[in-house]
Amino acid sequence: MNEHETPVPVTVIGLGAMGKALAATFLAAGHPTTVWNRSQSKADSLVAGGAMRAATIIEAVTASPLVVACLLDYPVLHEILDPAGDALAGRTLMNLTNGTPDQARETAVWAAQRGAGYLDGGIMAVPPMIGQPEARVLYSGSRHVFDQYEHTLNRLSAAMYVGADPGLASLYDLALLSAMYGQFAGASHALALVGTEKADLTEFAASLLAPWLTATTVALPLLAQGNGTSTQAVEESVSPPDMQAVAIANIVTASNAQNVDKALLSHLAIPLRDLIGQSAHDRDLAGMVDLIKKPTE
Ligand code: FVH
Repeated sequence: MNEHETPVPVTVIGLGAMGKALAATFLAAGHPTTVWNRSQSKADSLVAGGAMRAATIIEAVTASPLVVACLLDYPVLHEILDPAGDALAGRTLMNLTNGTPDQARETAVWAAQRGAGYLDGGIMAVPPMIGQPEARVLYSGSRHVFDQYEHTLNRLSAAMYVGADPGLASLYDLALLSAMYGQFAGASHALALVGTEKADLTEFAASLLAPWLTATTVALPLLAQGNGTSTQAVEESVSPPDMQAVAIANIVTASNAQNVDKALLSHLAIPLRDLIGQSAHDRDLAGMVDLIKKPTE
């Protein structure tokens, strides 16, 4: 079937907030869409819109050449798909369930043993963004499978292939999420601190916090450059770790004084302290990237 001419039939397994958005987007783009979910009522609105409800997981898997799974986690994925594994033969499993790189690699092997193609995906979007240009989904695994279904995958988002190792999409996904959670942690601490005084938090967030976070992204290329270059001389730092350590200590002291829990930020003091006195101590926060990597055995 030429996926550019005839919309490929798709099965979506898992109709939580994200799975529903995926299925609705395929449906709106004209793909014959079969859906399955543990709690069947979550399929009702999709079925009313033209989706086919699979009564069993085997029926769901055999309905389409492309089977998209979007479930809570990998144990749930296997609980659901293991009994239907043989039905996957000759089909492609596109797994958009959040997990670790090792879980993705193991599931790629599991799929191959059942004669199925496999792509692992990391969704960098929230459900309302699916089908919109700003959504992005990262894929890894078989390049051939990605090329075969790229047009269909682009229905959901800008599809981005990141490599043949099935664990890469998950690694990138978790890395990007770790950056997001770090940013949320810092922003939460900032709002809690300012919120201890009579301040307009909405105004603070809009006029100071958001522009500040945007402005600080200029440092990201510097962090990336420092990564892996610890033996090289790097230009003189404009924000040396000694200075940063004082700022973190002051944040901790002020937080204690304002009755704000320091847990979200105080952990930064340890690697910063370790950074001071290292031979690469003039390399700014970039040194932290190397510092937290544990040596491989
Ligand atoms: N929602 C989001 O913002 C994020 C955006 C980035 C990607 N994530 C990942 O997408 C996966 C699914 O997330 P979700 O938002 O759809 O999650 P829920 O709404 O909680 O739906 C969970 C689905 O998993 C089913 N499920 C859970 N436990 C079981 C079980 N023991 N047996 C069978 N199915 C199970 C659940 O079914 P039900 O509760 O409706 O019957 C939903 O279909 C996830 O990996 C995110 O990290 C979303």
